[in-house]
Amino acid sequence: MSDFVKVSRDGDVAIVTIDNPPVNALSFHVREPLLQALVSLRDDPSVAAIVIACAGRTFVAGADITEFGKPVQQPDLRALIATLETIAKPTVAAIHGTALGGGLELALGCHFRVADAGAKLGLPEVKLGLLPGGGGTVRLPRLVGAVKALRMIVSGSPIGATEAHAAGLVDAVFEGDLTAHAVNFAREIARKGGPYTPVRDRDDGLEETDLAAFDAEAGALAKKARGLEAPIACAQAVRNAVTMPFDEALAAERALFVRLVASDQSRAQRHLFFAEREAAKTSAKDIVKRRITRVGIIGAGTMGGGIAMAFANGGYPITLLETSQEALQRGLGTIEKNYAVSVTRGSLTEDAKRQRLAQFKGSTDYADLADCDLIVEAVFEDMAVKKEVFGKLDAVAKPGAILATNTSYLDINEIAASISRPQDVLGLHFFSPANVMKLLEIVRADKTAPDALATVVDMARRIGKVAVVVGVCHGFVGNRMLAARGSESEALLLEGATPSQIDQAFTDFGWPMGPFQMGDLAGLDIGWRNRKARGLTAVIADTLCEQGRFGQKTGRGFYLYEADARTPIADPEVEALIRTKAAEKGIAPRAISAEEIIERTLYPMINEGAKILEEGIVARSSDIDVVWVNGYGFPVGKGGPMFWAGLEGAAKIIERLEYWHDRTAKDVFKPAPLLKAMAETGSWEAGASI
Ligand code: 3H9
Repeated sequence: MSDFVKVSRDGDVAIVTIDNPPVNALSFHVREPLLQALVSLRDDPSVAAIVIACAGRTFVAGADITEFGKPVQQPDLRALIATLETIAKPTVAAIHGTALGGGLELALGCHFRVADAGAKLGLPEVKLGLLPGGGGTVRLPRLVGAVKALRMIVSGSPIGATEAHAAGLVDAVFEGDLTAHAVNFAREIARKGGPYTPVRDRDDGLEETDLAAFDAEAGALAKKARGLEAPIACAQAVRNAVTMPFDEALAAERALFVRLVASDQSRAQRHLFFAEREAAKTSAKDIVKRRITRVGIIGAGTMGGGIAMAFANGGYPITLLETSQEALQRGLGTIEKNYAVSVTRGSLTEDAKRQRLAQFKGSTDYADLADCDLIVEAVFEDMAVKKEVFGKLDAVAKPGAILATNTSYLDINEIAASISRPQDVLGLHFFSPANVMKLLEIVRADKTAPDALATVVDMARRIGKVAVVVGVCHGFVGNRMLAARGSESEALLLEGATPSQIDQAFTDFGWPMGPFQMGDLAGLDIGWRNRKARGLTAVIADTLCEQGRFGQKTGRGFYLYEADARTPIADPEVEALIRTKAAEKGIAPRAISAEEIIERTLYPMINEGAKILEEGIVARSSDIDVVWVNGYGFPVGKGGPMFWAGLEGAAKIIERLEYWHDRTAKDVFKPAPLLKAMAETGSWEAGASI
């Protein structure tokens, strides 16, 4: 017996309980006693059947991710499962919560699996840049078929107990006391008598695999991989399960796992896994949080409507405020339409849609916000307008209500100082569409009360957001670094690159789209308005806006949009405009390489990131990575800009920044002191917190 693995008896059924909080990961200190327990129960003639269950909130959520990259301590997971499969008496996994990764693989080593009705089962290793390395790619297809296994393993998304039952992954689904049900199930099976076939020897799911259909599906999935190795390896491993004998396929899976676990991509994705959890750890444990039972949203436009939906999806009742009945009805109409689309797509039931809509109360009167505990304004991005709104909130909001602005750029300290309760003011910077995008920058102003901050950090989790707490500065983390990238994108155009060439360099790097495609999608007028307010210019983008070319919404921007209004088509008119503007500035076009494009756009971003760290705008460099991966599409396989900078090496980045600074004298290339210090000490390791 150990603290982490306990054995108890219910008559002739043995119950092995794994107890390794918080998620029962299969750390070495679990594997070792688990193996010993299984061997002794295997050899104990008084035991007729074995149930493997877990204490706490979940079944095993996987291998212990913190052990990756370190020498493996035996027994490893594969040895554990191999031993499990030597047991002739029936073995039953009792799954509650989530059986993920190595957890599901352990369950696949049992003869049978029973699950609580609310349980979820999956192999999410791909999200860590890995493939299931404990036989999951070889055993799962034997139960659910190759195509379903392919979809589960390449997407990494878990399925519910009912679906798992229908697919043959789970043998029975129970409600109530799962361990008691599992014991009865095991006893009944034992009573009927064996032999019991281990999953490795079953091939019910593999019969009649249509390899051509499998390859077609795998090919389509590979296209979406965008340079990530893991999804391709996952598909290969599942295919091996169909075409190779079990042991050969298992060995091939192992070889792929060993390669992936050592790859930069997997290191990057594991870094992000912990970075996201770390970023949300700002709320001190002993702080009493405020209660949020109703949320007020001011503004029912695209942003306000999206924010309102995000809160409604998290279960909050909403008061949605607009300036007129007409605007309110328009906003509510859009929300209803968006939910209807979700119903059509099958991601929401008609019932759930009705329920969500019932959570909304519309109003045109500020007094109706008096019962809200959190009020988020999403009005026009203008300091005077925001201050007017906050003045009204100061008059009507209940004491202790948290007052949040969704500004992307404005000084929240100035907004807070304009009312009588600056301690209740903070920023909630959502990203559009706010009901879809995962990132939430939570902006802590100078006087924001710690309990207000802790409350919204918790709330962010409830509405499914990845939260990063940031300090006040122009553009906060994301948009501030974006500006450093943007000015160079335009300079590259003037020097001879085309929008397509720059965007191509970005997509080759792994971004879903390049800066010009992104600008066209978001609307070029937004940046134009912001530049005008600050007395800044961007000659090409400004000219396009003056011509009414705002991007996709007007059918023209840096590109043309025709048939489906979404596919960018290179526009010779824009290229001619760029050449004209360059000639006016006396710039002769030259050939520009993809390498230069990446260096001149991403290195200034990293430089800005280092300044953000120096100023204490974020607590750790990994927070910046979380912002960029979740809000701006920075490739997950590169771990975010700061992690990637570690891979590039601070010395190389400094050297190139200085090179461009000498040539252009631009501030964006002037190395930040922190970056210089890193280069000098050589201490910037990938993934290290600086
Ligand atoms: C694998 O299994 C490979 C095998 O195929 C082959 C091996 C040879 N390890 O997310 P939470 C920590 S790869 C270590 O906030 P929730 C987490 O860091 C693995 N630590 O809770 C956090 O720590 P802290 C495949 C882990 O309720 C705490 O637990 N499995 C692990 O929102 C709570 O986590 C996965 O990828 C782990 N495996 O969500 C599943 N998992 O409190 C990964 C969690 O110090 N895990 N921690 O910040 C999850 O998806 C979620 O944690 C889960 C719970 C859904 C389980």
